[in-house]
Order: sequence, then structure tokens, then C-alpha cells
Amino acid sequence: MSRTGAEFVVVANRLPVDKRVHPDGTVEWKRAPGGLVTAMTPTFATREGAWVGWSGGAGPADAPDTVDGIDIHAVPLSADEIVDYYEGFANSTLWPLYHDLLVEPVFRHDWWDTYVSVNRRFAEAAAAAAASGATVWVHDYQLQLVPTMLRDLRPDLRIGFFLHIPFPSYELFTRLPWRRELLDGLLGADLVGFHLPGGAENFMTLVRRVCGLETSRDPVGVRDGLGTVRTASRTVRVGSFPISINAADVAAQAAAQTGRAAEIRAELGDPRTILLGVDRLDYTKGIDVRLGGLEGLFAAGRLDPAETVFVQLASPSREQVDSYIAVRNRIEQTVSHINGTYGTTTSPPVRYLLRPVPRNELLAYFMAADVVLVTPLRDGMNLVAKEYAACRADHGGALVLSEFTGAAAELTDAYLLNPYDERDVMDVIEAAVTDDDDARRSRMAALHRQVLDFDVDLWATSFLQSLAGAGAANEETA
Ligand code: GDG
Repeated sequence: MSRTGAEFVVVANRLPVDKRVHPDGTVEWKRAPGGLVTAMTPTFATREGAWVGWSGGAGPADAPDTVDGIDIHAVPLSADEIVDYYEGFANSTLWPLYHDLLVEPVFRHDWWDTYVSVNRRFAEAAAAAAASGATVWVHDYQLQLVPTMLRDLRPDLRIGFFLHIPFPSYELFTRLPWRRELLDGLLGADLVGFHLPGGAENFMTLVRRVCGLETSRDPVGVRDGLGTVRTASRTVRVGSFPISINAADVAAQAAAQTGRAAEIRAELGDPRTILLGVDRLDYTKGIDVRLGGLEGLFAAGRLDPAETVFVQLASPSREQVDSYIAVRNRIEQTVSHINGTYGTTTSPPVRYLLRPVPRNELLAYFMAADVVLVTPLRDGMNLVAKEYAACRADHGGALVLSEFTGAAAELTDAYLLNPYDERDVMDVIEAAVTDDDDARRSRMAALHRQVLDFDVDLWATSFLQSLAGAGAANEETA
């Protein structure tokens, strides 16, 4: 670990490392292949970098000192804190509230108290990790109090915050008994970033009405035209920075999977149409929406179950949280119902996997899929849609995309649908399957170009450039 601290610090709920215990008992730490680590790689390459986060387990901090040259600062959580901060306040209060109340959020003062104390621990760890005048980038809904806590400890830092999930309207947000405290927590940043201008504008409306602060009134642009909030001592910039993926790498890796893609098609019985869903098993992702649409199309004779295979790859997620147990049960019941009604013993139309698949295998599925179904009821961005578009340099396949994802604002050539409209869901899935080749190919060509032109490097560099400008302006007026 560096003695003087790091010039660039990422603060995120999770550390970017995976622990592997080999059969002989030796322990190896590997860099986790997440999107955030990939996005930060160029930034870490040029500066002394540190990452503050939780290892994912209960008890004392368990992590290596460095991974690939990044200083690792593990924040320990007790088993009770995991229940109250992570499963409770983050995933049973904030997550459902910020995703349009798809399930009823739970408001508990004891969970809030733990959220405050865990956020303080993250802020203290970040303060200890950062060099004088360093840039600190705090991520996501689990850590919304960190910017102000950190500013109080270390006024010398440039602090950015980015929210990976939607930011709700005044009407929804003000249900929170701790609405003022959460807004005050975010206002410690020099720059607060959201995927979409709408989230940025919701935030500015809230700080005007709840905190009584002055804000700019012009519409917020994308990566440009930042909004401003005047606090007593500083100006907080507010912007829209749609996250993306490392599209060129994804395209290159996918190109190497065409052989495996052909095998997958054969393993599935060489059906006329392969449809694919890839999601964390989460009620926001609308897995039930697409199953309902397929069942409707089978029932109406508009799609032939004998010629159609729908593969749903679902990664288990937040398995201790009641609403996740409930959605899993609902999905599994629907899959059985569709297979029992429209399948045969040898060819069920739905193939459902409840485990993560290796990255290359996932890319091979993207290459094999004729249609990918991305049908969330609400999603901050949705990287699966962008990954699929990046894979299809061959301009094959078709993307069905919910209007209620952040990605829909950019991927306008997808087959867009309203997931709340059963008839639209069926019509759009049918169109994606049956449209002529030219129409499908020209849409995919446009999608592929879009994700290659607007990749994750642009996301990270545009955010960090705006943060540098926002921080410098505040330092001048300090
Ligand atoms: C949050 C926001 C926002 C999925 N299954 C497997 C697998 N995955 C990978 C996908 C993709 C990632 O997980 C999921 O990213 P998403 O963006 O779709 O969704 P969230 O996890 O909800 O992410 C979201 C994102 O943050 C970034 O800001 O877009 O709106 O909710 O990369 O490919 N990867 C592998 N096996 C799997 O089975 N290897």
C-alpha cells in the first residue's frame, strides 16, 4: 500500500476481487470481471489507484493488499450489518423505491441507523486511502451518504458520485423518512452523475423543494450542459452520463465464439428461432413479462412452440430477500406451466438456467440468439442490451428492448416495447422474430455502430473530466 495515499480512489459497495480456494488449500485473489473494473482500468493505469469496498462476506476484512496494482481497502461488515444495511436498507428500501415501487419498500429506522454507520465506515476508509487533493469517485445507492461524510473528513478532495440505478421523482422520493438526509449526503460531491437527464432533473427538483436550494433551470444535456446546485459553500454540478461497455473488446471476444454458437444451436435441437434472456434474477428485469408474451404468442398460434426455443439465463441475486424469493417462485411456476402446456417431453420450448454462465459461454449464446429479449419494468441502463449489440458485428439477430430502460434512450433502433402493455409485448416480439432480413439487419447495424461509438471509456472520461472542472471551480471559490 502506498504511504502517501492514492491519487484516484473508487468507493463502491463491492471490491473488484474474487477469492478462489484451490484444492490444496491455497488462496488466490483474482480481479473480478465486472463492468466497473473494466471502466476504471485506463484511469488506474495512469495514476496511483485505490479501491474501497466490501468483500461480500461477513466478519473481519478479508482481501489482498493489492490486485493488479490497485490498492485494496476492504470495509468489513458484520452478519447483522449485511442484513440491515445491504439486504435491508439498500435492497428492500432504496432499490424498490428507486425502481417505481415494483414491490413495496420497507421503511425501518433501525435499518437506516445501520446504513448511516456503514456509510461512515466507507467514508473513513476512503479518507484514509486518498492522497492530498485526490479524486474520489463514489458509486451507487448503497453509499449516498459518503460524499458529505467524506467532505467533512477531507475537504481537500475532489468528490464525484454516480448513481447506477434510476433516480425517482419528487412524488416517490419524498416518501422516504430520510429524504433530506440522503439529499444532503449527495450534496457533498462536486459532481453528481446519473445515467439519464431525467434522473438529474429529478434530483434538482428535489434539492429545490426539499432542501430549499437554488438550482439552474435549463434542461440537463447528455455528457454536457451540466446543471448546478448552489449550497451554502459550494456549487454542485449535476449531469447525465449514460454508462456503456467495452464494445470493441466484447465484439472481438464474441467473434471467437461463432463455433460454440453453432454448437449451442445444434444442442438446442436446431430450432427455427432461438430467443434469449440474460439477467440477474430480479423483479425489475421483467422476466415474467417476456414469458407472458411468449405464452400469449403460443396460445394464439402466432409462434410455433415446436420451432421456437427461449433460453433464459438467470443469475441468482439477493437470495435472502423475500421479494427475490417470490419472483423466483413466480418465474419457475410460469416456466413449468409453459413447458407443460406447449412442450413435449423431449423439446420444452423454455430452457431455464439458474446459475451464472462463464463470460465466453454468454457471448456464444448472444451469437446464437436470433432475438434477445430485454424487457425490464424499470432499469437504470441495462448492459445486456449493449453487449448483445456489440457482439453482432455480423448484423445478425434482433434486440427487443423495453422503453423503461436507460438503454432505450440510445438504442432507438431496437424493437422497443412497453412492458406494461401485453398486446404490445406480443406484437413487438412477433415483429422481431418475423420481420424480413433486411429490416432486421439494418436495425442491428445501427445498434452495433451506436455501442461502438459510445463506449465505457467515453463514460468514464466524460465523468472524470466534468468532475475535474467542477472540483477546480469549487477550489477557486473556496
Ligand atoms: C446495475 C443497474 C446498469 C448477467 N448474467 C451473467 C452475466 N451477466 C452480466 C451481464 C451484464 C451484467 O451482468 C448485468 O448488468 P445490467 O446492466 O444488465 O444490470 P444490473 O446488474 O442490474 O446493473 C443497471 C448497471 O448497474 C451499470 O450501471 O446498467 O441498470 O441495475 O454485464 O452480461 N455475466 C456472466 N454470466 C452470467 O450468467 N459472465
